[in-house]
Amino acid sequence: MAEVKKWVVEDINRTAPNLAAIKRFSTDDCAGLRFENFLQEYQVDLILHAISKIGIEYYEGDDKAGGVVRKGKLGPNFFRFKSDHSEYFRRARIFEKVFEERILRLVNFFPRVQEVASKTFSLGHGVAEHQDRRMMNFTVRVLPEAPIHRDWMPGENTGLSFAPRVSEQFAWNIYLKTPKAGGQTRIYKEQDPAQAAKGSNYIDVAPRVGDLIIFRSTQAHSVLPSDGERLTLSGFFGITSEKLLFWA
Ligand SMILES: O=C(O)CCC(=O)C(=O)O
Repeated sequence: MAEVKKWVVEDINRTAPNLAAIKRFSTDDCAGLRFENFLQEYQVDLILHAISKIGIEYYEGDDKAGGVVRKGKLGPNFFRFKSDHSEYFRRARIFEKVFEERILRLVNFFPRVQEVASKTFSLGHGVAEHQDRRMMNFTVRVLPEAPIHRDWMPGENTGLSFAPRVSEQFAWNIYLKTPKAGGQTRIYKEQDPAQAAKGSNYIDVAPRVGDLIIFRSTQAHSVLPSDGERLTLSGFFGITSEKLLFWA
């Protein structure tokens, strides 16, 4: 009889990490991992202060479910500029420097996200490149809600040279500001968003300041409506035969 996947998001505690749960996630046997207090309160405060000084850009963007939503971002994400690669890379060079000097110099969290992912999958890591140009490593995002969708870059016809090498894709999010209510990330057991919408098993993860959540972005997922601001550090990574590749 086939094993039934345990559809839970496992909590991973920094001092005593649940290695069995990490192993289960790496072999696609649970919905996600939540690294509790990945950032400490003072680190979140430092990052929030830096972000408030840089200023969030708001725009109307595609919600991957046929709608348009108001999004807040700092740093380009590829999906927004999928039809204008040069604008994406132009902005990437600007924000790479801004992030390095104004956020990572204070709290160098990104290499830690890469290390956690590397340990989980026993693979090295790097930032993805397209024609010798580095992709953005992460973005800062205000996302009050998101309809059911999935993120699978190799299927999006992007023309990115590394895309065909990606065999699995993951989303990672660190919560910096959480709403008074709502804003849970709902991860469905189903991959197809239309099937998920008809009714499928799911798990809700309530956002908590400082936590890092990692899940397979190819599972249908959504963000439930938030009452209040919901701000994250976010990105994707993919598995290739040599290493994990990160991009946003
Ligand atoms: O912000 C989140 O919790 C998840 C957002 C999302 O849809 C994603 O990362 O693909």
